[in-house]
Amino acid sequence: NVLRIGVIGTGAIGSDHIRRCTQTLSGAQIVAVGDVNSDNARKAVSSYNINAKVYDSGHDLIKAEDVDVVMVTSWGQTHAEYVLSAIKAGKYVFCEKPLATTIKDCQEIIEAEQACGKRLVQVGFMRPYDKGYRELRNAIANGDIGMPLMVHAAHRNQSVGENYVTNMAIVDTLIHELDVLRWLLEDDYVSAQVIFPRSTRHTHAKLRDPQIILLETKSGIRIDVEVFVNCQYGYDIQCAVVGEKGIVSLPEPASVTMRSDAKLSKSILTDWKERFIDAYDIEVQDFIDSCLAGKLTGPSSWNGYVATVAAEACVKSQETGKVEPISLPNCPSFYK
Ligand code: NAI
Ligand code: NAD
Ligand code: ISE
Repeated sequence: NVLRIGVIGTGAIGSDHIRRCTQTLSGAQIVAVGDVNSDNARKAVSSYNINAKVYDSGHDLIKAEDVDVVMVTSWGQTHAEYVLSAIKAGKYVFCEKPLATTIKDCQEIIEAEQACGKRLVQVGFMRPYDKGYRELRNAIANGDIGMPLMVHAAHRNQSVGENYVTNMAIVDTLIHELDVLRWLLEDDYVSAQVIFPRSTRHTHAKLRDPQIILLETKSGIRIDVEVFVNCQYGYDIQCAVVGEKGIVSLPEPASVTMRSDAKLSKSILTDWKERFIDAYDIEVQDFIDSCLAGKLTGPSSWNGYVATVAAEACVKSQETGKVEPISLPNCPSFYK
C-alpha cells in the first residue's frame, strides 16, 4: 500500500521532503508537483528522477484523483488557501510551518477541519520529533531539575536573503520556539515582548537583527529567546531550561573532535536541513504512516493556531515595544 503524495512548492524544503520521501523513507511515492515557478517543479522531477506530473495550479493538483495526500511547502502566506482546499477535498495535508500567517486564517482552518469530523492536517513542527528535545522534555517531566523557572534559548542562522524582513524573525523563525517550548514545558504563554539590541552590520534596511523575545507563561516561567539570523558563524540552536535544582540543555549535534594546526576544535553546522535531518525524517515518516493508518497524531492545526496567536503578539510588540498579552481559547476536545 503506497501513499501517493502531491507536493505544492518545490523550493528548499519542498525538494528536501521529495528527496526523503523518494530515497530515505518508505510507504510513499511523489506523483505530483506544482510551483508558481514551474522551473522549480521541473527541476525537482529531474533531480530526483521521479515519475510525477507537473501542475500549474496547486488547486488542480489537490483535486487530482491519483493524489491521495498533499504536502504544502510553498511560502508561508500561501499555506492557508491550499490547506483549506485540501480539507475541502477530504485529503490529509502536511503543511510546513507556519500553518498560516494570520490568526483569522488559522481559525478558518480549524473550523473547516472540525466540520469535517476528522483530523486532516499535520503542521511541520519537527522539533517535537528531535531526539535532543525529547530528552529535554523527559528530563523536565521526570523532575530531574525540579520545577522549571527560566528558559534561555537562541535561534541563529548564518545569514538570510533580502526577502527576509523584520517580522519574519517571528513568523518564520521564532515560530519553532513558540511551538516547541510550550510542548517542552507543558505550559501556555500569557505575554510577549520584543527588544531590539544594536543591529549587526551584516543585516539590511528592512531587517532588524538580532532580536530578543521575552515570554511569560501561565505558571510564571520566564523565557528569553535570541533570534539572530545573520550571525555569520553557523546554524546554531540553543535551549537551556533552568530549574530549582539543576539545568538541562539541548545537546550539541554530534561532530568529531579535531586536533589539528595547534587547535582543539569541533565543527558547527551551517544548514538547517542538516541540523534537524533525523527529526524531519521521523516527522514525515510519521505523517506517511498515520495517513496509511487513517489517523493523524503529529502536531495539529490547533498547535499551528496557538503558535500563530503567540507570533501575532510578538509582531505587535515589535511595533509597540510594549509587553503584549497573549490569550487563547480553551483547546477543543477534537484536538485533545
Ligand atoms: P523557498 O523559497 O526555497 O521555496 C518555496 C517554493 O514555493 C518556491 O519554489 C516558490 O516558487 C514556491 N511557491 C511560492 N508560492 C507558491 C504558490 N502560491 N503556489 C505554488 N508554489 C509556490 O522556501 P523554503 O525555504 O523551502 O520554505 C518554504 C516553506 O517551508 C515556508 O513556509 C517555510 O517557513 C517552511 N520551512 C520550514 C522549515 C522547517 O524547519 N520546518 C525549514 C525551511 C522552510
Ligand atoms: P504525548 O501525547 O505524550 O504528549 C504530547 C503533549 O504535547 C500533548 O499534551 C499534546 O497536546 C502536546 N503537543 C503535541 N505536539 C505539540 C506541538 N507541536 N506543540 C505544542 N504542543 C504539542 O505525545 P509524545 O509522545 O510526547 O509526542 C510528541 C510529538 O512527537 C507528537 O507530535 C508525536 O506525534 C511525536 N512522536 C514522535 C515519536 C518519535 O519517535 N519521534 C514517537 C512518538 C510521538
Ligand atoms: C526557516 O524557514 C526554518 O524553518 C528554519 O528552521 C529556521 O531556522 C529559519 O530561520 C527559517 O527561515
